[in-house]
Amino acid sequence: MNKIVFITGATSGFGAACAVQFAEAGYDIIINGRREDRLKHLKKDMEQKFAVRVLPLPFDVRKRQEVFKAVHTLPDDWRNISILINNAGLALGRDFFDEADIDEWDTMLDTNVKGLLYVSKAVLPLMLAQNKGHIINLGSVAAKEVYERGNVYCASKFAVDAISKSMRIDLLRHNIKVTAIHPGAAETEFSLVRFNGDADQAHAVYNDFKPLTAKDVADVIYYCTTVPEHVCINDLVICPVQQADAVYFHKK
Ligand code: NDP
Ligand code: 8X3
Repeated sequence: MNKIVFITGATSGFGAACAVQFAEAGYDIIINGRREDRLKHLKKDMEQKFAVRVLPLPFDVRKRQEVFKAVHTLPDDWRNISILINNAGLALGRDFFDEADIDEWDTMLDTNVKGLLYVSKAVLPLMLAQNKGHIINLGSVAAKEVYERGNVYCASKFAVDAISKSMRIDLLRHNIKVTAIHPGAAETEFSLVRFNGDADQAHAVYNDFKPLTAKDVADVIYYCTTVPEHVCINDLVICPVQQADAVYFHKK
């Protein structure tokens, strides 16, 4: 039996790149996201290329009942999950605090914070039953510093950082590794979503410097799962070479 990795937000960006990376390494993959057509396409593509099984598990991480139902009804041969990658997430808007949209704040907090908590709580019993597991949470450089007009997106990622730290402490006694990955600017669909589908505005974010690719981030995530059993990479920040942190860039 191959090991099993469960990836939320696998329809795009880091999640999709992780799916390919782990399939290449011989993992069976549970792929989640809301866009079912993309999940189906990814399954077909990966099963053709790699000798692995792929299980699409469409649900919205914000919907607590949906999350628990999907995990509780996993077939028996999909329950021995070794790795959970809590990747589903988004930013909406780039507005001053006083001008920002409260509905967008709700969506970010519901997805990035509560969604991550629901999925973790649903999947954890399957790891506890094995007395081992590895949870990887996608934070951000925005989890380490706040930047102008980043307000609630940054707050949601600060929460991911805090949750990762407390999960690590509380799950020590169960032999569960917890790794938080904090990428800087990576060109995925992230900015397209942030700017509500405005491709020009999204593209402009990456002008004058070379951003990370989804594969750069997937490589690092995969690496964190390859260290010896007694080793855990707790916290890892990965940036383009032209980005120092959430604020400082050297653009040409
Ligand atoms: P993408 O927009 O390319 O991918 C986001 C993924 O999240 C999609 O697969 C989307 O799937 C999924 N998703 C969003 N909302 C939900 C939901 N409610 N339920 C289930 N899935 C959902 O962005 P990235 O790959 O760049 O981002 C992945 C993670 O990395 C996010 O947490 C983001 O905050 C973080 N990050 C991104 C950085 C960047 O510069 N790109 C830098 C640092 C961190 P679907 O729409 O099909 O549901
Ligand atoms: C995504 C990176 O700098 O847009 O988390 O916050 S940033």
